Amino acid sequence: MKLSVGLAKEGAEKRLQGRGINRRDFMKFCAGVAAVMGMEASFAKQVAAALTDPRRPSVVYFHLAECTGCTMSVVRTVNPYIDELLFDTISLDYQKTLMAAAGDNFKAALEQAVTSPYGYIAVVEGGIPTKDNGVYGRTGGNTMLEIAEKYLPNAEAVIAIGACANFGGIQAAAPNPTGAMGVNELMEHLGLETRAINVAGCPPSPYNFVGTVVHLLTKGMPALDRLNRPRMFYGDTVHELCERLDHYFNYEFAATFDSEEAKKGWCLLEVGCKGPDTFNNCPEVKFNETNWPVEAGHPCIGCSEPRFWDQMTPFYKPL
Ligand code: FSX
Ligand code: SF4
Ligand code: F3S
Repeated sequence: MKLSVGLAKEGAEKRLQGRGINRRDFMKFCAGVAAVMGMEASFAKQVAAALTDPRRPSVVYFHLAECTGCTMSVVRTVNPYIDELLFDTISLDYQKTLMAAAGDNFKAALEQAVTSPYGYIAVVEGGIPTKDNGVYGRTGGNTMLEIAEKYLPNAEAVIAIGACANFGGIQAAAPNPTGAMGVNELMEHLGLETRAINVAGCPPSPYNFVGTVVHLLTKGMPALDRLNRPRMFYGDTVHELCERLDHYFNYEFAATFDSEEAKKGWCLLEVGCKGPDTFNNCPEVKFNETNWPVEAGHPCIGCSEPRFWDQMTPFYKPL
């Protein structure tokens, strides 16, 4: 996968075609995004138009204190074309893990993206260590704290992707030795007005991320819940959407993972499922369009909720 510095945004569809992604595949992807956003199938056309508009803003993606699981989730969106689609259509102009550029070229790509006349959307993956002036997290010669302070306030919009950027992540687990914070906590702490949209999960569904970008490009700011998560993706609990809900209502609970009841697909509440306390669309929007934790036989551990590493533990016991 390559990203050339100074990538022209014109002719995105043509370039996709050049890489073997035909209009049909592209429209299928756009229809998938529209469906996850809860829109009519006809909205796919607007998705396509927004994603190929040469005047769209750059998307600048910062890696701070995290495990890169969010990036891995995003590049596995739907099909083998997603990496191409991401660079070309959402104009992902700066992303450390996925870019070919290194060193000075890499820094130049960032400077070019953040000075785009159409503005930029900043995406943050990872928490920000704040203790002792942020010395516990450095990348490219700067502390993560400096990066957040420098680039987030000027963005058209900020998306915090994943539990680390939302609420500090596992590194913020008690006693939080590095003073790791999520983006919104940090902005408040610094007295800055910038607020991020929280695309929640560890990692989040890639569709929830792409859908948020598309919403910003087509309709502006999405409606958010009290934790700044887009309501279109985080409006229901995992439990309400779960295919095991009938078993729950029938008091059919698996007592252990290796029981006959677990094999029969009974409810996982007694082995620790946090689905009733967790807002996310995993049962509807499966990972890799294949599966989600409960369908695979594992309880939901509440990964889209604040401080789940402290609040939702022990994971294998009911709260
Ligand atoms: Fe990892 Fe992302 Fe979890 Fe965090 O995901 S999957 S630890 S939310 O920042 O890379
Ligand atoms: Fe709810 Fe979890 Fe049971 Fe599904 S498995 S019905 S999410 S408690
Ligand atoms: Fe996370 Fe629960 Fe979905 S653990 S991935 S919110 S099922």
